[in-house]
Formats: sequence, C-alpha cells, structure tokens
Amino acid sequence: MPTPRTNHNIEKVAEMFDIRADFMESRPYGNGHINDTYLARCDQAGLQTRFIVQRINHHVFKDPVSLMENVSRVTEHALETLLAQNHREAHRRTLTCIPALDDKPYAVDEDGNYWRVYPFIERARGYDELTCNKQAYQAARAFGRFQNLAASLGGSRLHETIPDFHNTAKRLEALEQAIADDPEGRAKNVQAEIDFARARADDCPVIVDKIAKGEIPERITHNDTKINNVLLDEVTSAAICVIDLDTTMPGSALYDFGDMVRSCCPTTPEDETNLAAIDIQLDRFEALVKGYLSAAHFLKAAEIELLTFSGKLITLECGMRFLTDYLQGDHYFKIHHPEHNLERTRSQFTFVRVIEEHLSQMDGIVEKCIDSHLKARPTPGH
Ligand code: ADP
Ligand code: GN1
Ligand code: MG
Repeated sequence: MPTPRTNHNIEKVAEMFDIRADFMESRPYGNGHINDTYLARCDQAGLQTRFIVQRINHHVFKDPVSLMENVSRVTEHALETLLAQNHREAHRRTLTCIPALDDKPYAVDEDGNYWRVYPFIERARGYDELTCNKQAYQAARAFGRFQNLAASLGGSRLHETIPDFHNTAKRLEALEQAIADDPEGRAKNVQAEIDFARARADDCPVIVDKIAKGEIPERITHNDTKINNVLLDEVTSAAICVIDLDTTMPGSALYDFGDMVRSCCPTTPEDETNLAAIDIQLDRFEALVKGYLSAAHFLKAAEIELLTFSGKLITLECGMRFLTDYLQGDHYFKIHHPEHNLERTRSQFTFVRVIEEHLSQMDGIVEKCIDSHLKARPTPGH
C-alpha cells in the first residue's frame, strides 16, 4: 500500500513558511495520486487567505530539492513574463512559491518530509472530468501556452525529476521486471492484461526513438497534463493556471498532448469498471486539437503527424504503469481500494483499444483542424 495519509500537523508546517497570516484550519484537498495536498485557511488582518500546503512524495520524487529548483525557475519565469506583458491577473495565472523562513522554496519537517506552500488560486477549479468542449479547448490552449513559456526559459537544462518518465519502452521493461519478480503472486491473475501490453511492444519506442534520431525535438514539457492539472475559471471556464509542475522537465510535446487525450476524451473516468461504457468523445478530441494548435505554434510536421498516436501511446503507458504498480503491491499510486490499480489498468487498456478503432477518424480530425489553422496562420516549422 502507498504511504497512508498520516495526520500531518499543517499548522506546524505553515509556521515554517513566510505566509504572513494566522493559521485557522486545514483539510485534505484534491484528487492527486501522488502528493499529500491540503487547503489551509488563514486570517490576514481580518481577511481570509487560503494556501495550498503540499507534502512532496519523496518516494516518487527522490530529489525534492532539485525538483523545487525546477519549480522555482519555471514559476519565476512565468511571473516575470506575465508582468512584462502587464497581465492584470499575473499572480492568478501561475503558481508562485511562498518562501520558507530561510527563503528556500521548501521546508523540511522533523520527520524528513519536504513541504511547499502555494497561494490558493481562487475562483478556479480543476476537473477530473470536463463537462464541455469549451473547457477542453481552454485546457489544451493553456498547456500549449505553458510549453511556449517554458521554451523561453534561459539557463541550464532542467533537472529530470523522474528519469525516463515518459520512456514507454523502459516502462514496458519495468512491467516485464514486475512480472518476473511477482512479489505479491498476482501475475497469474492478469495474463490478459500482460498479453495486451506485450502485443503493443512495437509501439512503445516510437517517440523516444524519433527523439534520439533528432526527428522530434526535445522540449521543456509539463509531462503530467492530466486534465485536473489545469485550473479553469469557475464562471467563464477560461483556463487560468497550469499546476502540478513536479514533472516539468525535458520531454516531448507529444506526451503532453497525448495525456490530454487520455484524460479528457473517454466517456468514463480513469478507473471505470464498466468497460463496455468506455468510448471516445471525438468532438472533445477536436476541441483539444484546436485548443492546442491555437497556442503550440512551434509544432513541427513530424510532431503533428503523431498527435493521434500520442494519445494511444500514453494511455498504453499509463495502463502499464498501473499494472506494474499492481504487480509490485501498490506502492506508487494512491489507491482507494485493493484492486484499484488493476481497475485503472483495464480501463486504460480498453481506451487504447477504442483509440485503435478510431485512429483514422482522429487523424481526419487533426488534418481538418490543421487545414483551417493554416488558413488562419502562417505555415508551422518543418
Ligand atoms: P498531485 O501531484 O498529487 O496530483 P497536485 O499538485 O495536482 O498534486 O494538487 C492536487 C490538487 O490540488 C489539484 O488537482 C488541484 O485541485 C489542487 N491544487 C493544487 N495546487 C493548487 C493551487 N495553487 N490553487 C488551487 N488548487 C490547487
Ligand atoms: C499521476 O499526480 P497526478 O495525479 O496528477 C502521475 C501521472 C499519471 C497520473 C494518472 C508524478 O498524476 O504520471 O499519468 O497519476 N504522476 C506522477 O492518473 O507519476
Ligand atoms: Mg495533479
């Protein structure tokens, strides 16, 4: 089982940060699978201020100091850029780290846990499932803009907070290792799922190989563009802020686009158990393509060609990661009941099959969107 959410003393954690407000109360917040997130309510001269207080999962992120160096660099660059553009809502459009009392962007408690604090982005929310295409357009545009912004980040290469995070070939190797080790004796129950992944072994290296050959560029990417990692305005649905920056590092734009497809095009949640209900919302896919193209002007033809494939590949990768974690005894992703990772695997693999059945329709949608996009804009780079 993953580390259970222990009763952290958030008031004590908040005291390690320069929040300039009096702590009132806190509660666990959000549906993230990795970190422990709390919403803290504080009082600042009689006014309520809210903060996100987060324990970085240091079993997943082995070097939280380097991770926070990345997050600080990216968020400071975002704020500077927004301020230079005279953006009237600059502080709502990017995460900003509240410094600890020693001015570092994190603090370590007596148990060795790493903590950080962000101002709570007010009047915006993240959705596990979107409710309309407008939201999909906005979310994809926001991730495209985020990549644009990251492209102008100067200085040294960002740290790889999880090495080979989206190396799908290595993810298959890790699955094979988990099958061989089989510490919980679960492999015999999941032969169909193992066969499903093995049958797609040739797909796994496609993007990493093209990056290695220089056919697809390495970019600074978000790498966890699950749809609940962008906050949308509560009233207008406009994309407000890209969050969960722990995996922002060198990667491929394709994995970012693909994960939007995985997390917002199915008709069902990520852990749907009624597999017959899993289908694809092609209008949602179209909205994603349009939203992404409206901001990701940097895309090369070799990347555009693989937009549809990227959705399939990362869904396969995610399913393999859930299956690996299931075989290893559920130590990585938070689970809410014993077979949760297996249910997630089955749902992801079903969606892979659904995408396979719609590949040509999806490619047709991409082509149509590119055509109308090119009519409105100059040719993208080749
Ligand atoms: P995890 O890595 O566990 O997914 P996230 O950083 O995504 O953690 O945070 C979990 C949830 O907390 C998000 O899905 C979002 O709903 C909420 N959240 C995180 N940061 C903020 C913020 N600064 N303002 C408002 N909500 C936030
Ligand atoms: C995790 O942290 P969260 O819940 O946004 C995971 C992603 C997976 C996703 C599947 C650091 O994302 O890679 O795609 O779960 N994040 C990490 O829901 O492993
Ligand atoms: Mg998250």
